[in-house]
Amino acid sequence: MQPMGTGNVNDTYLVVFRTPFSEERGILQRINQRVFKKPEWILENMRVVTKHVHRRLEREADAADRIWQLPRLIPTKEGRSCHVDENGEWWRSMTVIASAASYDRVQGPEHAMEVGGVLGQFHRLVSDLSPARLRDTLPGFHVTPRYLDTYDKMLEKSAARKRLDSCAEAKRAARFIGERRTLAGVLEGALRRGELRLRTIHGDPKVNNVMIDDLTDKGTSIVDLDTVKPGLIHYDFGDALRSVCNPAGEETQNLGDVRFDTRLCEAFVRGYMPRAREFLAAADRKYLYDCVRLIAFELGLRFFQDYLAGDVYFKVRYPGHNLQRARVQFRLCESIEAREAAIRKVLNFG
Ligand code: GN1
Ligand code: MG
Repeated sequence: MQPMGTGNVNDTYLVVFRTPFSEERGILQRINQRVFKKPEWILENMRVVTKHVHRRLEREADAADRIWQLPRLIPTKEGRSCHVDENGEWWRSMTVIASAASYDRVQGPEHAMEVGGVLGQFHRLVSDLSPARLRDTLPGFHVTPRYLDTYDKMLEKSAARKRLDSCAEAKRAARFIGERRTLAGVLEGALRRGELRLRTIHGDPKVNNVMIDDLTDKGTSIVDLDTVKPGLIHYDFGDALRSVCNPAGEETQNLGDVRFDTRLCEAFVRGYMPRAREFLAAADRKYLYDCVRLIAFELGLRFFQDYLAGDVYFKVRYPGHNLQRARVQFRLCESIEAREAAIRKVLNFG
């Protein structure tokens, strides 16, 4: 068993079951119960969504341009979907998408297009899965005004204020947020007015959650189904683009390398749109630019809030890690704002 991936929340391991003549691999994960208060609900959502997708994939297999995949749960020996150990920790295992890899940073336009294609395919496959069939495993997830409230409350705590006041970069981040408060409600407002509606979403379609076939370089699967739940597909669209179009990656130390690359955005759209046409309405299109800007802002806010809280949500590898991550997202957000006209043009295409 060996640690795997760069997840910020759960602990993930690759397990190998050897027999004298072969081996089988699986993914084993410990669910972070600080984040996922009801682990049984994530498992339930995962069962519902994978069953639905696998059934559709089977139906469409003959006409498909490749073998699309989606991991499924591997039951325990007793037939349960997880194992709760003596410390109350929840463990579950899943199938591996083998002969494929994921990358923490985009490798180029072809890769960006494949990520777009995989997300478009996922959205298409779940577009007829009513979100009412899914549990809300993370209430408030991607509801930006709620993150802003949490941040405001955090600032009332003296430990957080101290962290803020003792560092020029943190003060700059707080100013950045202060100047963009009105942005926070853009998607939730559209949802309230009935312009946008809840659908089944992935919740975390960043670049390293998309598997690329080693042999063909084509996207084959989206992984990390923990955050599958009812939401706006705009959260997914924005999250994928803020991740794919920043060639420096979200973990970079070099702020100067961070930018939103419109060429990569165009490639992503070329992959996404042909699959999205059947479910994307005119009102959805209206908010595509806003969601890209919003999710970069939101993720920066979430990292920064966690920095002020003392790193209680996202795993960190060094002091100030969450502040650095926030700075990357804010820099990206600025770059998105500076390229607004070009991005809107690319997003209107297709
Ligand atoms: C977290 O744990 P991981 O890496 O799959 C987070 C996402 C963020 C992401 C940023 C449940 O995902 O929302 O976009 O970090 N997941 C949760 O890398 O908060
Ligand atoms: Mg995740």
